[in-house]
Amino acid sequence: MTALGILLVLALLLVVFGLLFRLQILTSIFSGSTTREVGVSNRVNAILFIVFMIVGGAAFAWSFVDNFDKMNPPIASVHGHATERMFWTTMIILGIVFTLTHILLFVYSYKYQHKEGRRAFFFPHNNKIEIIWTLIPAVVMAGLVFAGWKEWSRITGPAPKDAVVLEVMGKQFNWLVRYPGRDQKLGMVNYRLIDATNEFGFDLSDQSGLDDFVAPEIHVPKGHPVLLRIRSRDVLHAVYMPHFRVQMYAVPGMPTKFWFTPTKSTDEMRAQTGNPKFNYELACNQICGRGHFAMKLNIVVDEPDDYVAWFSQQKSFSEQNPDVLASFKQKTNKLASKEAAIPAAAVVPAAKASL
Ligand SMILES: [Cu+2]
Repeated sequence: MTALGILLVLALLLVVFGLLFRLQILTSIFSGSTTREVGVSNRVNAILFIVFMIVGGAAFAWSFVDNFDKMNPPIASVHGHATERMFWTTMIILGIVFTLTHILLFVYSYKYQHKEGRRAFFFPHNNKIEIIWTLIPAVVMAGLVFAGWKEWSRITGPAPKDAVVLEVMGKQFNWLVRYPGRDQKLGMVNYRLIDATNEFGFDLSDQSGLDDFVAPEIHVPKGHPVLLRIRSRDVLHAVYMPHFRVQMYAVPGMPTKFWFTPTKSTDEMRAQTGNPKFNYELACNQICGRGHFAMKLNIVVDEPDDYVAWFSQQKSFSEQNPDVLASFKQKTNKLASKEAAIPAAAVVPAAKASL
């Protein structure tokens, strides 16, 4: 609160100074003398460039250092270390270029401020300089892009065959989680079947969906590859798991995926961070509407044995919703009886004709 007050006072002071300055220039114009006052305005602007560089640079450095831990939660996945290395390599190279160019920008603005009688040096063309400042950024950029592309193709390559599969579906405004059950196959879904009970749109006429279960939070085993199948039910969302360095869009009508291997269980992370309430989280990282801020889901990384115990305790969606299952059985029966009503003879000649 105090900090906000100080900021407000500073902002108001700046406005007051700005207005006084304008007033001074206007009075000098009306009183007939302009050149001297323009000189003053130039000098003030030149000094402000330097002030901005020092104050702005210090504020930027302070906010970066102050929030460093929030931006860099401890890594808890195998590929996380590689992406982290890549990120910091890029950040350091760009940081050096950014700092140097901005110091030049502000210092030159000060140094080459308008002075009576000084003429600018006219510098039309220089091939050597053109080549240097085109070639160096091009080579550095190509190196960064190539390294990034190689790492990205490795991370987004096919998941190992024994990966634990689960589906995460984003909707306004929460995440739904579905596991494939013991057969390790996610059953068919159909958006037309979505209602208040059947939030996923389970099509229970598909046998492989009968043992699928939904869960209020994500559980994954430590040290085992996990394949996330990602969907969206309405608008663009993004699956963001900061500790695992996982981020992938959830796009309506276009399933996406991401696989990763968690390396630290929730308990281990609680011990490491010294926070007994620590929980991994999945947050939506794409502003998706009014309730976007509330799209948070807990992730629990279990020891493999605990994961198996949790998995075996889960009840399938069809078991928990016998009414939904019954409605599918009715439909299937109706379909079967309709088919039975068609004389076999009518089907067989058509099949023969097509052979
Ligand atoms: Cu969202």
